Amino acid sequence: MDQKGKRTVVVGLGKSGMAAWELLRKMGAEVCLYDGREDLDTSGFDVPVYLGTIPEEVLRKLDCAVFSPGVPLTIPVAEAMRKHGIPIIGEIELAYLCERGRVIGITGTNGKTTTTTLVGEIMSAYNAQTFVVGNIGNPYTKEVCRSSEQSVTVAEISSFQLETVDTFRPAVSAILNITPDHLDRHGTMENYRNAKLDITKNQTEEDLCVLNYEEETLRRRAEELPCRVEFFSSKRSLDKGLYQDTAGNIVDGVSGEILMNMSESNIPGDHNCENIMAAILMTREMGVPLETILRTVKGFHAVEHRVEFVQTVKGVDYYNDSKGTNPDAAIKGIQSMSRPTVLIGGGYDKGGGFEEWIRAFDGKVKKLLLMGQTADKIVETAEILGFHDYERVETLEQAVSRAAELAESGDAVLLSPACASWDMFDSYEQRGSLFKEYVRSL
Ligand code: UMA
Repeated sequence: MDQKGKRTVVVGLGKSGMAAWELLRKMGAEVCLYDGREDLDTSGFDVPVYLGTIPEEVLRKLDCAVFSPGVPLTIPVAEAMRKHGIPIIGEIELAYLCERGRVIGITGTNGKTTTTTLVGEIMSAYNAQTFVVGNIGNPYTKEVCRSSEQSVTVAEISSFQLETVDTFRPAVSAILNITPDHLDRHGTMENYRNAKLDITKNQTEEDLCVLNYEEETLRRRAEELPCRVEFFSSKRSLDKGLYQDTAGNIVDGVSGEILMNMSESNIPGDHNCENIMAAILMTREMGVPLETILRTVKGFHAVEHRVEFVQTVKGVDYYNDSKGTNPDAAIKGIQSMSRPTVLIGGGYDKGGGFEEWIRAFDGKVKKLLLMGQTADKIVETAEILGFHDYERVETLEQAVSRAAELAESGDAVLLSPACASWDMFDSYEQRGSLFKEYVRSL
């Protein structure tokens, strides 16, 4: 798409919006900016900035709108744009229009960041021109100008970002899993699942999509997809793709060859085995030699904020799982604890339920400290399920000092909120970093 001279509004002035603006500027577009936050400081901008609303006379003249992922397509400004017939694309789509190399797109409810980081490391070991972008925190529009015919872009793509892609076509995609999340934005599981499946919508027989065999809906819909499909499973043997056997070996379904054993990896658990298998399938498809893939997998360590060990204080191990932003992710957090645990949870309400999370406590949680918007909802569910060992706290700092009082030597303290952070923090990264700061000052 030629953006030169096009009157384009960037919607949302966070990380993605700022990077999109910079790219549009390079593309020669005539840019203005919009944000819903009316108290935003606009003094540093040298283009028109509209807050809260966009005047009708400006809207009428617009050629295009570029949306940040966090801005829903249901806001009044989006409705007004549709009325005026203004095309809306997302920040990912804008970047993709400038892409010159090959793209790997990774989505799923959980494991995206770990898998994207791992795929990024494997690809970099093989091809120095590798970029890791997207929901992981590095806007695609920031990097795309550096792409070339030889480069590979590894993109973590959220369901929000998939709502506004149009021509985005990864050579290799993966949908790692789909469990309830972001229902406040997508409305139903069906919509959420369809948004995820849209990662394949422009793929063809030349392209590959890697899917989790244990996700029944994905398995059922695999045949409808326009691309080739390879499966992985951590639970049963497959005659194609990759699977984990009962001894923890990762086995090639076609040849029966054992590629590695999970004991050789630094990231334990079936969920990580799935992330590893997806990464192997994707990078193998990109032509990386198996030896390079396996060497990188074996040297790989956990990513920040994902069951990240912080420190031992008075015999108590502290873990930061701030990235446990939905119940399913937080279930994996609690499952990876092997000691009695003081759990810190609660946060922004995305509209889902907490039954399965509380059921997964499995006698391990000696106290649940609750904060944020969802605290009442979690208490209600806990009471129904007969779990009474909870306490409310007002702040994360209070949660850490109360956890330190309650935990005894040999216990663990885990921040794994099962909720997004947006009611009290800017991001899960900020929540996790503050947690680590409070722990270190104990
Ligand atoms: N805004 C509006 N109207 C709204 C909502 C927001 O104007 O209705 C404005 C806000 O006032 C703010 C801006 O939009 O100024 C924020 O935009 P954004 O929410 O898209 O945030 P960015 O900083 O651009 O970060 C986004 C992703 N955030 C979301 O999807 C919510 C980041 O993912 C991503 O790392 C970044 O782009 C990279 O380009 C974070 C995330 O939480 C990690 N993702 C969700 C998840 O992983 O579960 C999907």
